[in-house]
Amino acid sequence: LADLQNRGIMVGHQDDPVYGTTWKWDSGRSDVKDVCGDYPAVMGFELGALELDSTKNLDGVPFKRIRKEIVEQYKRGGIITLSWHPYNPVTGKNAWDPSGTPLKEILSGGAVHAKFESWIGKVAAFIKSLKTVKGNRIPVIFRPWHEMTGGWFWWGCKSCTPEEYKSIYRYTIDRLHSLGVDNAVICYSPGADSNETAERYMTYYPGDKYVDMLGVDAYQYGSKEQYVKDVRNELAIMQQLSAAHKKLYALTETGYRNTPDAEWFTTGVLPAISGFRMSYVLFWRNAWDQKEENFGPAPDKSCAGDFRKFYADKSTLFVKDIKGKTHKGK
Ligand code: BMA
Repeated sequence: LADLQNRGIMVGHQDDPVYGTTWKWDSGRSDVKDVCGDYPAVMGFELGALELDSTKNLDGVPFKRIRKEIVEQYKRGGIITLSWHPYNPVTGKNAWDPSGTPLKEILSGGAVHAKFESWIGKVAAFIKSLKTVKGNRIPVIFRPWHEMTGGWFWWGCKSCTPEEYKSIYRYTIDRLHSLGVDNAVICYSPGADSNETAERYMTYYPGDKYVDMLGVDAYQYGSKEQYVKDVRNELAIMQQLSAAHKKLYALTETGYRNTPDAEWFTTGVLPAISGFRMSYVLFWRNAWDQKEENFGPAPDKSCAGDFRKFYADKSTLFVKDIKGKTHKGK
């Protein structure tokens, strides 16, 4: 990953090979590939509901399928990242239930702690189960407890103190390691803020020992100018911090809901990321189940032509650009 940062910025897409704007569950298909002829360099997959022993994640994607696609992406020479929106362990509602003080309850021991511990065990088992045909573990970028600077998740700023957050983060990583996970690159990933500073960015940082990559989730909500300005500010801060802390950095989630700007990729995203020696930029999912959850390119979206220009730009890397640079196919 460190070497790849010198070659360009990898382009990623969440749930890329499992469903798209107009299709679901087809095999070998990808909205990104259907637009530009190549798979994204980075594919993101979601673990939410794994902790409940569900066979499908919270978006209806079978974990068996996710495992298969991770192996496929690895075989192509691509990179994999995992997000996790676990259910609230206290209320049993989903990740978007910030009620109460769940982290305090986990930390104070008892039944909630035991449940939480078992959940980390399930994630560990899943990550360890990602193997090549020869039985070697496939490396993945794991991005737990993301967007904690927002108040919408049960691990977010409304539901815990920074110290409680750091304790949970450290516990998670220590536990994964003690359970034998050795194939996870750990990414710390707050939500963006228009007034971002290095200090604010580091409020929940659990420490260098626990993190390999710095990330930020930044979407366009207002004007394109504001988006470009905000993302450049975030990346400049991460660039500095990554040098000081010897970490990688990435734009871990981005998008402009339904991409209403037909030239967004070259006039929004490119100006936002250009010049930064960073790992990747990942567009969030083109959901099959929610029309408004659509952030990547697709053949029938007006931004398709512009995405081909984005693809052709020498700074963006897709899977063919990194093949042979990541591993030797063990
Ligand atoms: C969110 C949304 C949700 C989804 C979740 C996990 O940002 O896209 O619809 O369930 O990610 O993929």
